Amino acid sequence: MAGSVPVARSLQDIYTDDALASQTKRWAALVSRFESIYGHAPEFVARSPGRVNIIGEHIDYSLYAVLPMAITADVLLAVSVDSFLSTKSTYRIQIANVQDAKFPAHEFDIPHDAVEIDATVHEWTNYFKSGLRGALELLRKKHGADFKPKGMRILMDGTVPAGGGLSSSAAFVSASALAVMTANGEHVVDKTELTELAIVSERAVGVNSGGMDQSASVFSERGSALFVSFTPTLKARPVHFPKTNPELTFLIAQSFVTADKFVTGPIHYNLRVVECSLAAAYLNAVLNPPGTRLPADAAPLGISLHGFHETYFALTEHATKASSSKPVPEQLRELISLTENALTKQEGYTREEIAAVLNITVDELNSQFTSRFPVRADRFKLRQRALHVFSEALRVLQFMELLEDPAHHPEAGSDTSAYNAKLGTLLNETQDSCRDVYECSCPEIDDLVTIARKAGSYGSRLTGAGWGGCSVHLVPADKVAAVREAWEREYYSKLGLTDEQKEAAVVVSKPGSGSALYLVKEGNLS
Ligand code: NG1
Repeated sequence: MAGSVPVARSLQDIYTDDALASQTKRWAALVSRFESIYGHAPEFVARSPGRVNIIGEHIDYSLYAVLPMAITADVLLAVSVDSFLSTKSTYRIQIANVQDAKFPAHEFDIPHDAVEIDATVHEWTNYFKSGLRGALELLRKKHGADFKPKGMRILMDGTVPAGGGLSSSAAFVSASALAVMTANGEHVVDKTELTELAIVSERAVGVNSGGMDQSASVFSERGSALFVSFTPTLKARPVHFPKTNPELTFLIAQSFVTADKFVTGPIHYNLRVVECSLAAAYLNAVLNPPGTRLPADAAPLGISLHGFHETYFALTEHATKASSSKPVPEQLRELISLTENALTKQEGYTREEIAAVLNITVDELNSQFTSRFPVRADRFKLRQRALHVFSEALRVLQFMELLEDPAHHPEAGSDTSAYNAKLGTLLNETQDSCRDVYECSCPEIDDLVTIARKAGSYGSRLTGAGWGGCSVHLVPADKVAAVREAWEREYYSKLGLTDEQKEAAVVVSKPGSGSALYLVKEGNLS
């Protein structure tokens, strides 16, 4: 699926038929608003969607494969390029948002050689700047260190709810990097390069993010989910669901609990990244021969549970002179049982306890693991985090096997309820693990999940980082109405939602397409 970001010729290339009418109106409004703000038409629109994760939660930053899909909601950046906005040492970025009351317009004169981002301030344009910074690093690699960026005028329209678990930030950063590359004359933008730079860029905003969201945003293809693997290199390929009877529908339901990774990072997301990295180091210290070093990899803190996994089996297979490797599911089962025996402290491990096992000082531990982004914890739950990661990585493989191994496929035309239920059970197991072991659910998501299952969902779980945000549900088409009614009755009616919120609460999601560019000719969209 490598290749370059497509240049769309019509909105039909981007959206599914059911979304076309409303999107056409929205794009026209964006172009005309751009004209009224800046006095001329945009030259192009860079577009990147949000995503919903089907299965594989909180394992991308441990470098295990995941299965997300893009959704219709997206970030659009209408852009014009202006060299006159540049001086000898700076270039100017003017950026506005269609929701200008919430996201006020800004103007920056940025030095040619560095993009400052103050990650301590929660400011919407930081996401643009992080895409800018990443894109410029790539442009400098290609064109030399004295590359001079162009000035840009930008108007953004984002429809992915922020803090909703649908990855608004990755959509924004990916669209920004794509816009900057295009504005600076890159007519062909490589998808893998764009994704890799968006992953690294987003970490500049204060979150140790994995790579799932950016991959889903850039690589997705309409009509299919996306299998994303991170080792040995980033790869993404489309995955199709077999035909089922009853037909399967994905419903996305918001909890309306805002989970802001930036604000709660020290006790939630960033802490989990630290715990997983510490678990990798700890398991390496107690299960691999003394002195074994984990390979440096693309994980946020440079080592990962996947790196430990590979090192462990490479060393044991070498030691036993095994002629072939065990299948990965079997390896993961073995790792689960090894973890249960090696990491016995349910209450978690203190910094002192971990440092002693790693044979380093507490200061060294802090500088290696907790200095990039601050975390607040007295104990680190290494056992639970490693168990979730290995078991979730296994569930992704089991889900993929159900989807792709013809031996598991139901007979065409037959009732496939049993098959559907198997897919759903894996999603339910993910939710149980997220709630009880990884501790990233919340009571509101748990309620949505329980209500949906009672009303006929095969599988229901949180999607994205959790601690609020969205949930995803695998529902037979003939039960969609019943599930929606049950949520309305037992959950949404109690929240006092505005009409707009009611409208956005539940979305029937079809797999959408990934990033695209659209050239606007003389203010014309068609
Ligand atoms: P959200 O918060 O839903 O965008 C986050 C991470 C993902 C992944 C999931 C959990 C970012 C940008 N995204 O998703 O990489 O780790 O949590 O599976 O940090």
